[in-house]
Amino acid sequence: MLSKTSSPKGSVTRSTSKGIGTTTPTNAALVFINQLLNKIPLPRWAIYTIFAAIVLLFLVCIICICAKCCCKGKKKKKKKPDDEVKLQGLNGSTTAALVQPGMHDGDYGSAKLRGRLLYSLEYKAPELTVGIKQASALTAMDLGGTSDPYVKIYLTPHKSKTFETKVYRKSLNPVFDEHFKFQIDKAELNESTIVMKVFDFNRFSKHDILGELKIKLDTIDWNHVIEEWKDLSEPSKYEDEILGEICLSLRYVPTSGKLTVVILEAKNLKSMDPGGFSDPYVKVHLVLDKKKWKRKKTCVKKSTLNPYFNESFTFDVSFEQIQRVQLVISVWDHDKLTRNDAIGKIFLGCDATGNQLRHWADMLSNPRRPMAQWHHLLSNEQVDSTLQLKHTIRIPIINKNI
Ligand SMILES: [Ca+2]
Ligand SMILES: [Ca+2]
Repeated sequence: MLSKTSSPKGSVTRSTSKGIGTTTPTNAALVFINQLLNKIPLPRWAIYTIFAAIVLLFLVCIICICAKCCCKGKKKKKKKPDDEVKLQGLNGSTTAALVQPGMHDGDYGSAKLRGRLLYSLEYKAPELTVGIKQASALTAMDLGGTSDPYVKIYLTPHKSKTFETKVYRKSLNPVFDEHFKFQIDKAELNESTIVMKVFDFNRFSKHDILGELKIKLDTIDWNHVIEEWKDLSEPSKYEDEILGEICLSLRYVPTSGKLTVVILEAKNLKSMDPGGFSDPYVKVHLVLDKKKWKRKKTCVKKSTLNPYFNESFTFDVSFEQIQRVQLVISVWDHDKLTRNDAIGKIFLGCDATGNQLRHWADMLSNPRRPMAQWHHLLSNEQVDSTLQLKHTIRIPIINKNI
């Protein structure tokens, strides 16, 4: 079955009839590809070019996908070195804990660094002087990686005059060095919080908030001038709003265990409806051991921001319970067709602070006598977060059925 063919050089090559059957799979594939290429009505060079182009396109796609994945990881990492450089360049007067970002890594977690502010506080009755010295490592909000920062300063909860610094163009480390004076007596000072908000100025659009600082003034030792760097925190959304005030009377009779709450009136409430009015009503909740216990509400007063209620609610609260109870007063705007809107809230009780705690203490120290007082409403979020915070500290398991 062997046949002989002569090669040009006269050497003998062998092929067998079994030849095809014994060829390797690679040879078979080559033969198949050759046959396939012969069937395509294109010259070989054109086929090879098209094939090369397809392979190249495929490779480019893979490279692009890889590059995108890598960049995502890098971007997250990139921010830290930048922040480190800026923070380390701060004024030497700050403490190591404030300057070295490494020490804060654990604290921040995924929280964004918003930069920091150097401020000063000085009180010489009846004048509070607030110095806005400089800011550092602020967030870039504009194209080109800069911002146009300025600072707004005011006192809460008694709404004060709002001061503003000059705008510093294209800077993330502005030196303001400006001072502002508030006329305020000592009692009010101790109930107040100074708010410093850093904004990015924009000529043609809404100004962006970069961060804020809130300093409670009741804990400050006024024998010294305070001057310190502090990290800016994420701004809360509701602080700028004036939500209104509410006047209520409290009376407690220990012998009969009766707590009487009279919702007298409210004024300057925030308007929630088109036309500049609200339809206010007041909910009165009693919270015992951080659980909702009893609730009552007033009737709705239509289209007013200064409603007069004069509605009285009496609760049975034993002398033992009065130490642990919290009275939550919330003002709502009634809406016929949509969900009612919350306007503002306060809570009174032994865990309250400032004005609310004072009112509660006055009630306890004057049994059987009704004590009336005005209160500034706070945002629901603010009050809820305070109440919730205590939930987690004191009672890890909350009974949701109550
Ligand atoms: Ca800007
Ligand atoms: Ca309404």
